[in-house]
Amino acid sequence: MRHLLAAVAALSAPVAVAEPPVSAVRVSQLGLEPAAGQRIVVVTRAAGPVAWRVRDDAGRVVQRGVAPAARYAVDADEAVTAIELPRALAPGRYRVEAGGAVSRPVTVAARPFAPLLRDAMSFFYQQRAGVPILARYVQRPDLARPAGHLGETARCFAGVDERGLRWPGCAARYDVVGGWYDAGDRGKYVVNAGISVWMMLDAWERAPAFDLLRDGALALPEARNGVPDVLDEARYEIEWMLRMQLPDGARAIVATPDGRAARTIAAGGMAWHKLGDTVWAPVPIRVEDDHGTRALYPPSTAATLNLAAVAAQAARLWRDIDPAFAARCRAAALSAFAAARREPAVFAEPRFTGSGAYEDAALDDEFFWAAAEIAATTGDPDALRMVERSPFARVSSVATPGWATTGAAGTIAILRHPAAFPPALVTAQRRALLASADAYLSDDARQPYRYPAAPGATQWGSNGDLLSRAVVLGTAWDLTHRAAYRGAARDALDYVLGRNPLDRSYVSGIGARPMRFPHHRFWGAGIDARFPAPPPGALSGGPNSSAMTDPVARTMVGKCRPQTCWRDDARAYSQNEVAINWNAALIWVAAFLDETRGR
Ligand SMILES: [Ca+2]
Ligand SMILES: [Ca+2]
Repeated sequence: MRHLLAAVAALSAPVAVAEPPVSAVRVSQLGLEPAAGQRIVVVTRAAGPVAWRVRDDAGRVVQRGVAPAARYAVDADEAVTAIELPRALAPGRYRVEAGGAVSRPVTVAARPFAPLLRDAMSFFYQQRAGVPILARYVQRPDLARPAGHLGETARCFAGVDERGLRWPGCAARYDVVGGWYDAGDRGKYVVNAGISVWMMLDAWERAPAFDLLRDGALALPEARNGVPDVLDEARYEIEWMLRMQLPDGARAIVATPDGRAARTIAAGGMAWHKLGDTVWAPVPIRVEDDHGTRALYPPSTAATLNLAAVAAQAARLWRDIDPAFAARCRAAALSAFAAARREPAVFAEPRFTGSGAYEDAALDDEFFWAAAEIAATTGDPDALRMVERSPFARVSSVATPGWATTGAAGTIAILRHPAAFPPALVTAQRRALLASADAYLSDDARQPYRYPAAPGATQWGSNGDLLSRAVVLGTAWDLTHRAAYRGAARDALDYVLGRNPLDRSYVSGIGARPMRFPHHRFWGAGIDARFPAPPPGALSGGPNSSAMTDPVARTMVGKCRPQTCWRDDARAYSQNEVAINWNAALIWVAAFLDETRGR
């Protein structure tokens, strides 16, 4: 993600496919659960309350009511009212009539989130580097492809960075094969890997008996190997993260804190920040044609702590499944944590081109998260002391989990393993998480479109951020079983799936008006019709009114409202890229909603 200069090849124009016109009735295009309280939004000019009806496939009115008068949605510049269905609809097909408008067909299914989860998990398989993507595991034959970066090894970056600092490189080559490509590019970043793997593992850890993530549930080479499939997929990335750890005794070159000079440090146990291209590759380009030079970039404390946190989490989850792997993860976590404490302020160097920066100047949250995962897994008193002394032990709320804001991951590790921590700490962490969940409930009530984010500018990856809020809300439900938390998590997903000002499902392949042209180097049909369309289940980054840096978004500056600053255009990388961290939030929320259905 975060392409500053993406070369765009305009070879042959994509085929324009007609899609249904925008409807005034906005509803999740995936469909609804058979449960009361589902929300449907209607754009209206009516001054007063709005009468509505739901008809079944035979035309019979099965529910009716009156929605409150419309509210002005400032971020979309339109007035909308929200219908809340008082009773559950039985599985079937319906249409909603309100304010003179009629919806497209609305499906109610017993488990609407199940196929979404399966497709959203397939995204990760299809992002795998180092192995061929086989037709028998993907949704369409044209999504199969040869292995990318097969047997990959790399040296550290040699050359001059964007601010003129010369990096001498290194003699050793490192085996860094595997892992997931991060996003529309083929970089691999330990920092973004960390939050993505954590979310995937947490989706399993919160409900290990859940049927849709168990062995044989997913379309994977590792189905029916005796290990839950979600853990197989996560392990593919964890194995790569372990390869990104520098061996004992290694030395590495990093920048001085002011970025002006290079210096050599003892870096054994640290993790390379990233592996990526040294210049931006064209969009699209098939893996078999993608021969750009790649390099390892200097180790960072943030990457090291991401490795420590995720490896500690993995050591816990694989303890009974694969003790040898668990032991390897545990050793990696402890050596990474020790290395991060030795070098607590080696920040990611943002001045390289060809790959994303993932720079983060605030690492107290990464230290807290890693210490919490290690303490939860090992009971190590030293890690526990680090948790207790962290400023994040005393927060009154949690930040939405993200690649640079990982405190909530530490909080959730503590709340899933309360016996490993002092009761007062657990109580405070619970209070902080519920305070954020309650703030999201307030946001949801204030939003005329009814979703848990406050009105205002939209950021890069706003859809992923919204679903990460739903992770906090879902965890609040786990702690309290309070229905409002689950309802607001569903609101977030409903928004992403079509209950929004653009009447757009931001998930490819889902719904009547799905995203079709993501910024992606293989799923490049939006630029060149010889490339495949995306598989179903990929989440667009979403509206972005604050960092409109790509050539498409730049034309929209000043001409869109925050919720409408989005274009289904493969060149719009600041609005329509896909990424592992966003899809990780999608799978967490889909798994949570399905697993808690009827509760
Ligand atoms: Ca399996
Ligand atoms: Ca941070």
